[in-house]
Amino acid sequence: MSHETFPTDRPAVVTCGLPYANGDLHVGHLRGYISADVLTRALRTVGQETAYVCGSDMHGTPIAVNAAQEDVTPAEFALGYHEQYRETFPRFNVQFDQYGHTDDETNTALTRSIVETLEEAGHVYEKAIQVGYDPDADQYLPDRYVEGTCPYCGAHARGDECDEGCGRHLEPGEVSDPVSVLTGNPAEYRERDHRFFRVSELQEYLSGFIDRLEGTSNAQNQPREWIEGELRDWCITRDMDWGIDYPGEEAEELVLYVWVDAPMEYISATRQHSETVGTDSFDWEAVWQPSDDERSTPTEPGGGGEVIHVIGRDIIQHHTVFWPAMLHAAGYTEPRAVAATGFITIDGQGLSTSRNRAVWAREYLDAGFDPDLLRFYLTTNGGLQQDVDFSWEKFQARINSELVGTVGNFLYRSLLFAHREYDGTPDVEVSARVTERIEGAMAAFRTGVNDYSVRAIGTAGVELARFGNEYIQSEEPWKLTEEAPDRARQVIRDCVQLAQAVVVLLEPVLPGTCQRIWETIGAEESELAALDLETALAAPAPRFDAPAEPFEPVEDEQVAALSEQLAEQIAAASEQPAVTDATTEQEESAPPEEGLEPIATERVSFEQFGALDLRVGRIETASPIEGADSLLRLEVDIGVETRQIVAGLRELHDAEALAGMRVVVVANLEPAELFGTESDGMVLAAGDDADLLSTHAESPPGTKIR
Ligand code: B3M
Ligand code: ZN
Repeated sequence: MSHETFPTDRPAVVTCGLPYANGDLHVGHLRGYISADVLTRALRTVGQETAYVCGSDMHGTPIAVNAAQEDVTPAEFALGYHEQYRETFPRFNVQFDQYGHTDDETNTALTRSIVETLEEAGHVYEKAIQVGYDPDADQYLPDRYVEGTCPYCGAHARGDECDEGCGRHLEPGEVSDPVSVLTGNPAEYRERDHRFFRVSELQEYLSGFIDRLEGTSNAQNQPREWIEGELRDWCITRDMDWGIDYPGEEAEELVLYVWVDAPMEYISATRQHSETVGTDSFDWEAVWQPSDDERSTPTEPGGGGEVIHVIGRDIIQHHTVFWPAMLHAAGYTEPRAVAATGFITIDGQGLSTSRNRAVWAREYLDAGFDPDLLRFYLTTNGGLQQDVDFSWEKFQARINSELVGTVGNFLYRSLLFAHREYDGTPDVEVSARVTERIEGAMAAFRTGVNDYSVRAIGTAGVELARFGNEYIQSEEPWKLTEEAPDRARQVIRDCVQLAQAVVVLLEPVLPGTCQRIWETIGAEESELAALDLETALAAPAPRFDAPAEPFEPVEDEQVAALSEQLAEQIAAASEQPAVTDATTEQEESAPPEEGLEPIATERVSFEQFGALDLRVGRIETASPIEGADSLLRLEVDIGVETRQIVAGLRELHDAEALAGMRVVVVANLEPAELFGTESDGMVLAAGDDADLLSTHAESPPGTKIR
């Protein structure tokens, strides 16, 4: 089943992953909310009825832990952040139709009713499991209260997620060697009755779902492995006070797992939006739980509106396995798309709130920058799936060249010229060539929307402004007003149309700026955001005032000050004992031995290191490659398969002696071709003598190295 192109005649709901009400917002958060806001605005521009909803995620272990540390109730703690988020988002022109939170009555009632539906339909069972318990703290250790070793990949892992290794969601009791986060003591295991959702029975449904799913390719490809592998049931309860009580279990301190009630907020917030505007304006049930005759696909449960989730790439599994499984089993509409964003790095290194390597929302606002500049930077710098690096220097370079130099320059010079020479729009028709160019940009915009590509959406307008600049530059209308006044009128008429089109196309990314320009040149007085894509070709106002400069350039001094502030805050955080790593300090202060390369100054994150798949391999054969004096073609058994690897060992090793040797292989290196021979991996060796790395015990081929 493929989906209809946007706009469809069903309502759409765009959501963004709910922020945990657990800390200040930074650019890493903002990327998601801004991207989803851009997508929402662009959907509306192409004529799709769309609501954008979100809310604060109030539950979960970290909030309970942090509230206890601050000696306040979790509700007080979380509501404080909730209020902060609610007032911060609009300051970045992120306009939710509804911004709720997961602990309110609507979400509590809805979550419980859906869980009851799942129970009644036989999707939930009770099972006794071993749960971590800290005898000193006298409390159970759900999720992040416990740490240990991932049973799948052996990495150090939190109780709920293998966050440093394979990224899997972990079930209660799964980590080995559990240690209590509260006291640092080894945790005990105690038997407790918990509720499980039979995800395993929904394998066939989920396989079909993932085939239908739109969005980013990572959101479709990653879960396939989980769905087609061993799909396990999901524990949906926790031994905690803070959370939504399991229906009928109020006394037992058994609450629903945060990942049950959090996505329900997508539905609850839509419902609250409907209640605010009236169901005639927006009908939440038509989206989430349509009656049979409203369903677009009667054979599939749901089939209501177009549900689009924008999320971080670390929560793909929740949105493509557990969430659609619950929706399906309870008879709600499945997501049409899951668009998963990459992360933000800061100056090339992973954003880290504990190391204060972050640019905080508050800092950006305090610096006095227009929110549209950050919106532009975060959404058009890379594709949605890619990581985007933020530094104040890069921010400045891109804003000054693209926004100030291309978009601002075109809008300002052409509109100012039109105002001065013609008091507004010259009274001639737009040329066919320019109309065609605008139509091309509109088509690119539509494609961007249908591809969930906020970058393509933004680029359509920037490229049109670039064309406008080239056009005005090559035609030089300022030279034509005397000698060829008709030609000058035509060029400026075209430029005014181009300017109007640029403003319409860029509104999703730059809503504040474009609205301001629209107030100068728009023929209609309405909000630009309410107008459709065709407005790009509508007649501009015959008369208009002088425009203001759309953007202010980012100044060198400001960038220098902000970069320094960022460096200082990172340095200050690293001086605090909690995040000081003694081994790191020793390594950094040890003088390098003579002749050795200095240690690379740039640190890699655990995540970056974890991305390398290193394995024990056994060399099966080693043979020369014709024409390549230094290379050997190796066949290396890496457990799951035998790889052909080309290595520069021929002059340094006796080929025959290599067979049988255990080596270390980079198994997920991209394949390369050397002297016409494919090399699929790399064998690690030290120094100029290619001293091959090996292991000292009998680790079999395929063993993971970490
Ligand atoms: N509160 C935040 C995260 O894991 C989490 C998202 C919930 S979305 C339903 O990114
Ligand atoms: Zn793992």
